[in-house]
Amino acid sequence: MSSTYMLKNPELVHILKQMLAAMEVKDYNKFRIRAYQNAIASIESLSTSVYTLWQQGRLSEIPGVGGGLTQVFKELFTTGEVLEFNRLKADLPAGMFALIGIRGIGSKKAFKLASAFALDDESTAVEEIKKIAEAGKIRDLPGFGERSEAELLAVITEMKLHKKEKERSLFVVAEQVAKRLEYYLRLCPEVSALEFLGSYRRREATVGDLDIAIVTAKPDEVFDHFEKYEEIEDVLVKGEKKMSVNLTNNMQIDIRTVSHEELGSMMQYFTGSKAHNIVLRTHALEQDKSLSEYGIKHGKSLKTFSREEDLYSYLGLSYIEPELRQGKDEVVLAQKKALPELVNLEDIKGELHVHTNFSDGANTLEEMVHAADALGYEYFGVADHAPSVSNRGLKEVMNITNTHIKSVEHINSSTNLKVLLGYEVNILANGSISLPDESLSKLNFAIGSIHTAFDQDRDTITQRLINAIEHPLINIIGHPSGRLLNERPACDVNWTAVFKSAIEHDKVIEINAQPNRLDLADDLVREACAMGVKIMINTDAHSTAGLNFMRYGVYVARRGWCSKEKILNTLPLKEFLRELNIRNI
Ligand code: DGT
Ligand code: CA
Ligand code: CA
Ligand code: ZN
Repeated sequence: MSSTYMLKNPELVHILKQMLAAMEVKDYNKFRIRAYQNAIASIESLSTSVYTLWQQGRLSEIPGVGGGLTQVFKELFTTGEVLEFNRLKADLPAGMFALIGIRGIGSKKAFKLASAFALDDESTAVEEIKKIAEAGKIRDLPGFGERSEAELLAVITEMKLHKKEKERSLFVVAEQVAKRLEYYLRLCPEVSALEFLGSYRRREATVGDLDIAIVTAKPDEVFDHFEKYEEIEDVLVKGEKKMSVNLTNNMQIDIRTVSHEELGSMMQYFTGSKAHNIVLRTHALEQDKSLSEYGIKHGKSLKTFSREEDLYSYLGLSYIEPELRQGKDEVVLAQKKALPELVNLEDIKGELHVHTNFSDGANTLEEMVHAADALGYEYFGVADHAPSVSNRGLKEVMNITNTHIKSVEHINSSTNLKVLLGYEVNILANGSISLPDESLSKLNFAIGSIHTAFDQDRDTITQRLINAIEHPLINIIGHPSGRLLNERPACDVNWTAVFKSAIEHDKVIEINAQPNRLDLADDLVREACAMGVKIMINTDAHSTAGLNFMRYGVYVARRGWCSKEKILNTLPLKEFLRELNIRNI
């Protein structure tokens, strides 16, 4: 086999961005430029490796990647470079590529700056341009001025503050910070409206910083109030309309003030994602409209929007839910009014994956059932870790199982909701299941999960999951990728093969709503759903309070483009039992 260059997606995006910049400086055809923009946006939000897709001949599955780009990828993966790009950049100053990373600096400005000051070293260009700005030498360049010089300096300084690489916060942590802060900010009488934007509003699994828009007539007073917030560690920026701080927990907060008339535009712009904004801006340009955080320019007039709905509608689009703003095909589908109506928490009628004090849970079966009843559920399955046959012997395990079944029967005689009994069983490293069929067959259902040997190679772990799917007594695959956010990466799995097998054997894939799992991840949920895989959301609760994690799972489903119909536990009891192949009923 000839050797190839296995570029990771971020490396690939880095190269594509440089090619894009070079093409922009050289005034390439706008369609070609757009093709690169679209490809970059879709690769940035892709969880599968482009290299792998290329190896499998599946590049065309990436939205926005057409024939020309396929050739470029082939050249990159086989030679490690692109001849055309080498030619293109030969007479460009290398420093320009570093400057493009600065907000407000597009390729042409970067080219002007790097040329004017002979910035030929990418690794020092930002540092250099900062010194040049400090020395007041940029204001005299044609197309620049005192104001843009000051802005450039501010942005670079802010960039440096960001550079202290921070861990992203779990959504649930960001949410707690957001709730406390919102309560405090609303104490200020000058705050007339407040909206959280950015990745938090898009309900991403993890959040970098919190972005807030505040409608007020008196930004000064709002900022003075904010500055007294007890969780602030230091103030990064306190400007006329923008204030950024770091909290003691190291999370950054960006607040922007806005008038009521411009709230819709601002919300749209700072909700992002960046990839979505790029696609939306391109769509607007096709109608000769140009989009900014202040509104939409059409000819000479600037149209402002107090509501986001009106902004999307002005562009001929149906409203796009924040969760869908991923820079994929949402704008195309919004144009055709073909976006899915997303599942809501209220649609959920029960779940099947919770633990009690039978294994590692904190509450009794009765307490868990009572809490589920209070949520208005129609059905509720407990799935404790199965008792171990190697520790106890099969006979004792069978006795335990029988007693367990009796206690569930007892509870069912005195409650409205249908209680189901299952076990969560381990998918062992060799793909076998930790509990013998004698026990499994007595239960209503079983969840197979991986709890060990997460770092097996791709083929092994894929086959391991498929073995579990093929097992006739397994109904659901629990937390399928094994990821723990900020702790353990997802297993390296051939998901397409796993999804195919799940469809073939009529098995269910779980969205695990534990805030540090959120597993299956949203982009894979979309892929699974599109193929027709059955999906359900479970909390994996280990206490009554844990049942409330359901909404985090719903967010994942929404980011996975799921309508209610795609999620099994929105079904009424009878259909649910049938679709899950629940036994012994
Ligand atoms: P995060 O904070 O890393 O979890 O992710 P976001 O999406 O909240 O990103 P953030 O806080 O940097 O910016 C919030 C939104 O503002 C972002 O989603 C889109 C918009 N935005 C910020 N900078 C740019 C930019 O340079 N270009 C474009 N098109 N949009 C931007
Ligand atoms: Ca943010
Ligand atoms: Ca931000
Ligand atoms: Zn588990």
